[in-house]
Amino acid sequence: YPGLLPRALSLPDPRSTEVRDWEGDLKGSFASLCDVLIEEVLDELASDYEAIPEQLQWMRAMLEYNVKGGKMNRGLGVIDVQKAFAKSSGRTLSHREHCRAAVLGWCIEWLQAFFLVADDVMDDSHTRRGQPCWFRVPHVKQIAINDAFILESLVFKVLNRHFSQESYYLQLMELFHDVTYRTEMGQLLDLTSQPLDKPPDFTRFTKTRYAMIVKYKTAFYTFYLPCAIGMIYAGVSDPSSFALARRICCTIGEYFQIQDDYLDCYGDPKFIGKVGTDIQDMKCSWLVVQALERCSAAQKDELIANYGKDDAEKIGKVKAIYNDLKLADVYHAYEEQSYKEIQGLIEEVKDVPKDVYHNFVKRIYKRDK
Ligand code: GPP
Ligand code: MG
Ligand code: MG
Ligand code: MG
Repeated sequence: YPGLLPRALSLPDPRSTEVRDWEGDLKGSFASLCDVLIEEVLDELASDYEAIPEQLQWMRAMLEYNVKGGKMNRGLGVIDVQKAFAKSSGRTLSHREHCRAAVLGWCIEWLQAFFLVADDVMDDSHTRRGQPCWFRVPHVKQIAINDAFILESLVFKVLNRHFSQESYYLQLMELFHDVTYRTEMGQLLDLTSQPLDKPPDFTRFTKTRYAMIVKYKTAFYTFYLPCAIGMIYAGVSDPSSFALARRICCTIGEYFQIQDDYLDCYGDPKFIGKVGTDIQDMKCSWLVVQALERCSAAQKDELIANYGKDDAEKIGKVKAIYNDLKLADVYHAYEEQSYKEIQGLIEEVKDVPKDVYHNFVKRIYKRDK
């Protein structure tokens, strides 16, 4: 039965010990593997799912539009992690190992595409990665919801095709399922931080709620997932090592989402590829939590009157309060303090090469996109 056989037609044979230069053009090599995975998906759809040309065309266009064009931090992160583990045991990765790490990296990128297509509908966003959000494309609209489901299914198709023969396949699959569920719980907290049927309640914008939202909606899939994949692959089995990895990854993840919230207001859309919507969306953003901790009673009334309204003038008034409170300075101070805290946590690491975390931080420290 063909479904049981891995169909990794275009990747190096399991016996291959071929070495190729991945360092020269890491991003290019990683990116080209995505095309292999897309071809495998289309090939299988045509042969095993009776897909008609129209479906194949939709799938190709949908994948091209939504899985590419990002920073690929998460996907490249998987290769970094694998490399750090190999280095710590005095080895370098073979071409085949690079390819397999890249396949897992693309699984995270496709999972992220699923989240982003859906998140943009929920956040009523306009642009993503420098182009209109998928659901804004005139021939797509609500079909984007089905496409998000398809993207999620494809993560597990790719995992199955390339890893079903491995002893750690079940562990890997359960990790992807659990991380997905945690992300959805974070999204639930994010979306319900204000009631839809009652007047806004700013007392709900607390630091504690904020920390929970970002830990779940961002940190698990962005940092813990690539890290845990590397640990599983390297044969780490002590639960306390995974618990420590989770703690460090969640701290790095909180820092990363605070950057995202800052850039939503202060970032340049040309760099970040999206136009911020947190103020009009009434989000429990790091900026509004900070503002509420620092504002006067008059500023608070002004915030309450203007926050959460899709009106350029009102958005401008909220931004003016952020500026009066010098939140950009508060952010830069936070960035320094958080960087130091993370370096301290990395010192405690055992069973995982410290480089794993240093590389994560290097990819995001002082980012402007
Ligand atoms: C980032 O939130 C979080 C996600 C993209 C996870 C979404 C999870 C789902 C289960 C759909 P954000 O809205 O701040 O991101 P952005 O600023 O990129 O829109
Ligand atoms: Mg969102
Ligand atoms: Mg969003
Ligand atoms: Mg955001």
